[in-house]
Amino acid sequence: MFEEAQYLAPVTRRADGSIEVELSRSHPGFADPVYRERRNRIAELALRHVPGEPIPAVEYTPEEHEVWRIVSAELAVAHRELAVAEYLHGCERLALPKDRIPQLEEVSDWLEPLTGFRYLPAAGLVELREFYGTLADSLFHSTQYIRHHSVPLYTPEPDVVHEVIGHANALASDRFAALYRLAGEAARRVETREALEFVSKVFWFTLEFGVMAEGGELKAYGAGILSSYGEIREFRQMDIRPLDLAAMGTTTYDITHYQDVLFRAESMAHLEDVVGAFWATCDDDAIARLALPVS
Ligand code: TIH
Ligand code: FE2
Repeated sequence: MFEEAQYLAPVTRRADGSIEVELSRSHPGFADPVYRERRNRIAELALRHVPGEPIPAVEYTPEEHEVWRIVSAELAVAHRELAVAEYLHGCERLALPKDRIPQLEEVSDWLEPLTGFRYLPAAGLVELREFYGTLADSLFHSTQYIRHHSVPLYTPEPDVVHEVIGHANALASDRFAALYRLAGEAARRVETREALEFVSKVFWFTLEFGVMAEGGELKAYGAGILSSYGEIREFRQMDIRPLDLAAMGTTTYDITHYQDVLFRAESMAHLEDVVGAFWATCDDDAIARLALPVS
């Protein structure tokens, strides 16, 4: 699954036409049939989306809005202490609601005037090339279902909390939005599967799970850390390595646990100079050289 797709779950259609999104055993909702059916129905909406038309709205339940309220409140406190300034700047510009789950169409309408980004709904699996490639067009594929209420502090798959609190706040910053677009351009430019996976791993270790030195402290800017009030309290204890393209593009990871290996940028400008410049210019040959084992 990680080879073929972004880290979202495979989608299948049942005989009656309804759809089912695979759920991993490690997910807290695995043994909850009500949750699973709810997740499937929300995913189905995404498949009904017609490009160019508004994203179908989800009628979230009071319980789902309550999960958002709990996570938003916890994260707001954690972010003040542990998120990089550029991300906090995005939070201020976007001013997401804290009391209810916003619709992806609303998030798009708030983001577009800031950085040009809009959201697209994703049922589950989005092919790597499609997920990253569309970033070049300022489009971000997003799930709409929310994490299981029993474990609000961390979920092993992207959900609307991660996509919106983690990513949209970053996409509201001009500097981060530019980096997302460059990743998209790189994904479109490279031809081989290996090169595409290298580009996606650099994305994983930066825009998903990157950390940065700021004011003599270690802060987070990766959306996956910034959407989990469990993981955000632990990242400083992890194995923190210097920003290195070859290492990021070849290190393996498991998405279902807190990330134990993280890469540190020394500043926003350092991230742009190393990773932004890489995405802006990389091709298959350059990546093949970087991916060579060091002898
Ligand atoms: N673990 C994140 C969270 O709890 O918000 C969600 C994910 C991001 C990337 C992979 S899983
Ligand atoms: Fe993500």
